[in-house]
Amino acid sequence: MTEITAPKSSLTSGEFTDEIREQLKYTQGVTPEQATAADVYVATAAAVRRHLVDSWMKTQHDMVNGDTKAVGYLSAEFLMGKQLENALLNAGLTEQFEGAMKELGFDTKDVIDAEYEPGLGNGGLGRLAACYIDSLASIGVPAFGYGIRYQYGIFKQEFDENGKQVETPDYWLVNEEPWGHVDYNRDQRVNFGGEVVEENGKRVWKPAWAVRAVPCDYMVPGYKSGRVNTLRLWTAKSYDEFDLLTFNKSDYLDAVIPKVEAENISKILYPEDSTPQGKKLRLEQQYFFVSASIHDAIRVFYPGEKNPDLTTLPNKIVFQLNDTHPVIGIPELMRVLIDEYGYDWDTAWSITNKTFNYTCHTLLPEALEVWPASLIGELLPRHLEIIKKINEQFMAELKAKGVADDQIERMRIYTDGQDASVRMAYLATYGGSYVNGVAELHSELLKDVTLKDFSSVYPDKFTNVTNGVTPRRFIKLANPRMSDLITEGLGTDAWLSDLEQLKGLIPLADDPEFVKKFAEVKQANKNDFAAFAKRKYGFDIDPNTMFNTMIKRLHEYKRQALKILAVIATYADIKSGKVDPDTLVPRTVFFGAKAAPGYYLAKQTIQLINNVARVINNDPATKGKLHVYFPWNYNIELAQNLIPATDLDEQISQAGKEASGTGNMKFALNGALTVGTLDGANVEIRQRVGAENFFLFGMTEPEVSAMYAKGYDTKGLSREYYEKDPQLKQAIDMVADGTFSDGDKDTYKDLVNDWLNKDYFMTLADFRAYMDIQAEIEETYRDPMKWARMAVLNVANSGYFSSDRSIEDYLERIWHTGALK
Ligand code: BZD
Repeated sequence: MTEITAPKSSLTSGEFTDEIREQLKYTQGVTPEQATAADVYVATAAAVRRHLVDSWMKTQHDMVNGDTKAVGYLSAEFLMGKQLENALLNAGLTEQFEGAMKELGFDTKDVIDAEYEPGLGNGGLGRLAACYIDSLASIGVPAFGYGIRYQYGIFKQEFDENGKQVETPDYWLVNEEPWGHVDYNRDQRVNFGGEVVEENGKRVWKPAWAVRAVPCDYMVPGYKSGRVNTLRLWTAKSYDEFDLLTFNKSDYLDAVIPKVEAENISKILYPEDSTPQGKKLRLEQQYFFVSASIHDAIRVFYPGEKNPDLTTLPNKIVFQLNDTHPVIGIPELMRVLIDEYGYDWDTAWSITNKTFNYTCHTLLPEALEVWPASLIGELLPRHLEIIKKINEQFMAELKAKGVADDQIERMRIYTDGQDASVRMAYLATYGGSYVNGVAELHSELLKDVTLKDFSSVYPDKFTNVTNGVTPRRFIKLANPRMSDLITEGLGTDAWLSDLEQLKGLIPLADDPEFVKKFAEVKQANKNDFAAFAKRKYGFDIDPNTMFNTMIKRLHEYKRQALKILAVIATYADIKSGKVDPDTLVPRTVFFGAKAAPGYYLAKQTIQLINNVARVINNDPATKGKLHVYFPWNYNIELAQNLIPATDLDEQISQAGKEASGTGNMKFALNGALTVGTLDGANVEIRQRVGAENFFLFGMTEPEVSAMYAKGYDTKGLSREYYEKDPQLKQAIDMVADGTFSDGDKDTYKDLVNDWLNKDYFMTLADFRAYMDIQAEIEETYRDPMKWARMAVLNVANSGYFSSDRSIEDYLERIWHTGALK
């Protein structure tokens, strides 16, 4: 065996330069003189990987040979963002890189910019997975991220001349992708279809087709931990034998069809972030990556063993199910244990139960996946049998516990009858050890509403882990000026791996010198963003205005509509002379949001925002006072640029709908103040930063529930708010009368109709409270030192929202493991 060496601790810039030169020569085949920034990017990435290999191997060796249980984070999405800068930071190579670029005559920015951002996720859930694997490695916990290497990530968003969203494919693999290592020798076979037959008293699955799952490995270096974990993303390939079979029977072109179909499985990320469509391909994707991952884990932890003792599996790895997408893993592990390794049902169940846990990321009932049993039966007949048996066992268990019949009926995992279906959230809750929500309020509502029947029978399964974000990417890399100021203020940079140390900034909030410097950092970030936006989007932004930002997926419950109605209302007041524009705090409002391609009202909202921006930005009456910009194709890069430049962050979802939010944490940690409702993690942010440093408005969750009980959405109660509030009425009338559609009254009629007749998310009911809080916001902003002091206190008190802390909570409450020794 090769000697496993400790990670090389020091590499000079000269050595790193030589390494890059070598890569340029032997992998790129260019001289440094011929090289472009893109060549240097690829060569640098290869050099970083090379530098990490020893630590990566050592981490794997220690994981397999030690007795520290590993974490397998099963997620259909990992929204990683660009890798180079982050890998350099975590590997401790930032300075060497800067030195090397100087020596080679390249601008570091050009080289970093040459990377194409991988968009293998929709939003919060995918980005959370990326933050968690960063934290796992940084804490030194052995872990695998398991997912899919989609060929097409989340679509690229453009706007047409009418302001409508246009989706174009995101072929992120156009150029060389230097981070992933495709490992054809660690492939897995994933079967589909066919039937189950009885053979020698056993149920035997005879699949009809199979795809080859080929892993592509990404190194995940921890920050200063010397540990490097693995993100293993699977690609679907076809098996040649299938092609040949068809080829012999028919002709060549027909023979290619199965190959194309097999490879379709990892072709594209579904761009829906909340409404599962029950599509066959989606279930294929889910089973594909989960089956490959489970087999891979057994291969890794029982190397070369023909008859491994899998009763020890729960001591080797614990699988975290990131939402319901990987829940088919539960019947899959049962099948593997029983059919492939010959365990009896009860032993298999005990292993499975101990191995899985489930994180729920939503409260919207329509977001919980329910699969038609017929579809599962068609693709995975053996799994359907197992699911039915799990359901039977479950119902018997409930009966034995004395649970009432009607409750048992409600709790069915498998619903009988004509439209029989399988409820994945219920399967996950019963099949695993723990269920967690992603913020305190969310976990409470999960227990008390969404999964109430389950928590009444299994109260000990339920726990909370409030989300977090990685301070490495979202503070250090995104906001280097503020990071330097924090380090100066605290006299150490140890806060980057122990974010609670930010508390040391609290006394500095009363040091005018420090607060002034903090305000200067924000201003410099705003200037930078204005330049970035000019370069990238052609916007002319005045950095001496308040930067007010709302960036997140476009969804009705998040209420971008509330924000744009407020903008329209202010605009209307200026136009009608009701408000003297000189009395307003000059403001630039930013939106960033993608809408699911089939989500009609969300797409109308995008169109409206774009047209409000067009009208307002071209109206001399509001010049210098109110502007709206909607940079298209919101992604991690835009987030990293805009968050540090933001003064005021919008977290205005209807209370009880946003499970947690993680943007809210990034903003608070970058010294933006929040205007928000008591929803998701806003509640905890406000608790920590102090009510006096947070702009709260709007109905609470119980008030929202009471409104539904009154029939708000079913009896058209929103219209009363419209009739009673002239400012609201005027704003909606302007949308309806064609002010933002060149006089056309039809453009937004469905949106307007919805507001006036349904308004499920109670935008109109919260409008007045939202307008009122703006007055307070403006008054505060007029006192720059006061605002900056509040911002400092937001930063100082938000250390809790580090994903390192979230991971510590998972370790303690759910995974019961820790760092490698
Ligand atoms: O997960 C989000 C929630 O809406 C946020 O409140 C929360 O902060 C984050 C992280 O916990 N949920 C998603 O992002 N969900 C999806 O992206 C998604 C994707 C595919 C299918 C269903 C949901």
